[in-house]
Amino acid sequence: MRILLHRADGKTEPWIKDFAKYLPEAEIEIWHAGEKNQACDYAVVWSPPEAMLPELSTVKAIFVTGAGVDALLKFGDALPPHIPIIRLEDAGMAIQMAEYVTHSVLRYFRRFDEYEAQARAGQWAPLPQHHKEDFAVGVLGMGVLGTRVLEALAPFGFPLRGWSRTEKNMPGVQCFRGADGLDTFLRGSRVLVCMLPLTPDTSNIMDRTNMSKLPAGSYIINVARGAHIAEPDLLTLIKSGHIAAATLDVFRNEPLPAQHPFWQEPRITITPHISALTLRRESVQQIAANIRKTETGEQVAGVVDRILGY
Ligand code: NDP
Ligand code: OXD
Repeated sequence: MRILLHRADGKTEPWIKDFAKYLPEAEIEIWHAGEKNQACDYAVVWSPPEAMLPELSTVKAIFVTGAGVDALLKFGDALPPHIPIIRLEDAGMAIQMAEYVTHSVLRYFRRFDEYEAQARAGQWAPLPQHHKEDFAVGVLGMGVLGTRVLEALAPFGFPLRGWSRTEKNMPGVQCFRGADGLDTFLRGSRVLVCMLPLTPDTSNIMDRTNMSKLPAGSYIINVARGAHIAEPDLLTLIKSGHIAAATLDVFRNEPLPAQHPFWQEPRITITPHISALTLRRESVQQIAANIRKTETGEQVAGVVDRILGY
């Protein structure tokens, strides 16, 4: 069996070693622009260049080394719809998301962001505490990662809310669904955490209209995709005080350009798309197991619905 591998960072050796360990029967072919590649059975990619489309169109399945597949689905039908796209499910990312979001929620709840600013200014000034009953955390997206985040937040006693496309039932979490449930979900969420896939339905979901529905003094945490937020609207609402602060891990343009106004806004905390890193060994293990299942005709988890876009 032959696997076509594309790594934008060019660091292919460790991946080849891990595939040799977990799928020794596979030969790895590295994709290079402008070179003739041998026909391959599977492709392993994250954000492939358009020039790779001819090779991607002839494999049995495409494995994505991430949870989100927007970087692949943007090609539309140029990627033949019959070729399954299989994403990572957790593979060590869920615990990282739980750490990142829990840290951010507690930072705002205990006002550490404000104490950090005070300390920089040499100020000793205890602030009034926030109350948990006024600090409901609403998670947009109750999938593999969103569910793990809600589980991690549960022991702290915040009112928890989740929003998804289909109906959910999670103990201790007030669940909302669909466009009809969004309004009520937003109006009661003091902290809004975005863990949605980027699809035509979710693009710009955090625009001025929706963010204005959050209670005054709310917080935004975006660990999904930059295009979920209308960036100028967020700035306007932060400047007006309606949004107290935001922690953003993802941006429309990455790396975030040096002249972007977010860098100048002290109430925005920026991290460079690290909330949940792809762990190579766990990813190769999951992909290897899924390739074996595909070879024997077994069902695999993580197959993307091309119509829904996730
Ligand atoms: P899943 O597919 O498991 O979960 C997606 C969730 O979003 C589901 O609950 C789904 O609802 C919900 N959803 C999708 N569309 C809609 C809609 N139109 N309305 C309401 N709910 C909707 O994805 P993961 O949890 O694995 O990953 C989520 C995203 O996190 C990824 O797509 C990726 O963009 C991002 N990510 C970011 C990383 C980072 O480092 N910043 C790392 C990893 C992932 P339902 O359950 O009803 O289908
Ligand atoms: C992912 C990501 O989707 O790293 O896995 O953003």
